[in-house]
Amino acid sequence: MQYKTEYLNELMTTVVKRNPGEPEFHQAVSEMFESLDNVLPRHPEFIKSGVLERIVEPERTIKFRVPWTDDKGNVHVNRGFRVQFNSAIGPYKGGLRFHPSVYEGIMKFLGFEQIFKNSLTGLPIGGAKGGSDFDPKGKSDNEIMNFCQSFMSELYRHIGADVDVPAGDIGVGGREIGYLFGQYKRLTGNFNGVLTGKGLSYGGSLARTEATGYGLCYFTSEMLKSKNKSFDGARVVVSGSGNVAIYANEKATQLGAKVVAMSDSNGYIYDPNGVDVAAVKDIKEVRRARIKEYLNYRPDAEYHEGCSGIWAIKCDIALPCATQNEIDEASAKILASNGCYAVAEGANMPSTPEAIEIYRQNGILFAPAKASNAGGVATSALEMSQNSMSIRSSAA
Ligand code: NDP
Ligand code: 2IT
Repeated sequence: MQYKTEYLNELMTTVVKRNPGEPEFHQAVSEMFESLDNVLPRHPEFIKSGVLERIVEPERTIKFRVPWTDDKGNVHVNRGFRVQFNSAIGPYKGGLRFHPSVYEGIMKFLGFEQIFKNSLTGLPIGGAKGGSDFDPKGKSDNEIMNFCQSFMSELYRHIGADVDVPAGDIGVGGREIGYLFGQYKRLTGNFNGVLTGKGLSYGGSLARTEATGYGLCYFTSEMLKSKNKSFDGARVVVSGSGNVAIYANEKATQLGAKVVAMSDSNGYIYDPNGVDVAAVKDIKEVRRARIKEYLNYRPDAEYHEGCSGIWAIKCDIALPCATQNEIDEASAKILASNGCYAVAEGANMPSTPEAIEIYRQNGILFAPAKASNAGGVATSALEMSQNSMSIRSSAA
């Protein structure tokens, strides 16, 4: 990427040099610089005071060892991270991701994007992200608990209700937040709003579970309205089948759309009658099984191995809700040639820069993640306020 503003070209070169081997972080910074290319010439004071040099450098990065024991007594050692990126407008805030692909570059791209997303909510929350290369798949509840307790045994000294408030992300949902909160409480003796996404009985906020997916659809509805379109009668493809994807499906369906496909990291299902969200909840939330099992609920549906094929299914609206860079240039071209007129991001950075260029060239409405998936963290900020005031969700 070449920017018109020479200062941005030089700074981007420095960012790449200072953060070697972290392409996702380079990508997130580069996208931000692109959006500033026309702004900086009008604001030389930003350059003079080094605002960008400061914002691309995390305030603090914590890396730690997470030893844990599996059910057979074998010892495993994972890596834990918390990137406290920016606290200019409030305590650090952002999710924890447990996935084998996690390394510092992924944590930094997510933490960097979180600064701007959180700021955009208008709420007083800084930006952070954390997690581990731990793979929760196939682990028993006991193993997940052992891991979460070990993870928190290090993290607890770096976080706090007014310092840094983690939440969920890939591989971290209500179960994990419960184990993490319990360990925090044991170690510090404090019952406070140090984590969000908690259960309703111990300080959680109503609808935090639904907030990201529902928020995505509310945002998309407003975007569609600007072109006299709506979800009503639209064919929708939702990638992923986790927290964000399930509630995006649920809300899009309530708004009159037909969601015809969903996926996980192994493959995707196609159900021309509309994906039954209750079945997906049973498979993913209750049984923690694979999306392939949807065929046991709806034998007429199809299952295909591999993730990217989902974008070849004809749709009006695409809601990528799985992971970063899941729509590349080739997939974006297929979406465009099939007549897709809107892409709204539930996942963080799911579209590559080349894919975004294809959306632009084809006049596809595009809702970037920093705006369209902010419903989750905004509800987390509500949970923080409720916890500070010691009020329960039903009273809010
Ligand atoms: P979940 O763990 O609940 O679900 C993730 C889903 O994406 C699963 O279906 C998973 O499949 C799939 N997936 C994960 N990694 C990959 C991969 N490398 N390739 C293909 N599929 C993959 O996570 P969430 O729903 O919470 O998060 C989904 C996205 O939304 C992430 O980008 C996250 O950062 C973003 N997000 C989440 C928010 C939240 O509140 N939870 C808020 C804002 C954004 P499998 O089960 O096979 O791993
Ligand atoms: O990417 C995100 O915004 C999240 N994973 C949610 C963060 C939060 O603090 O609720």
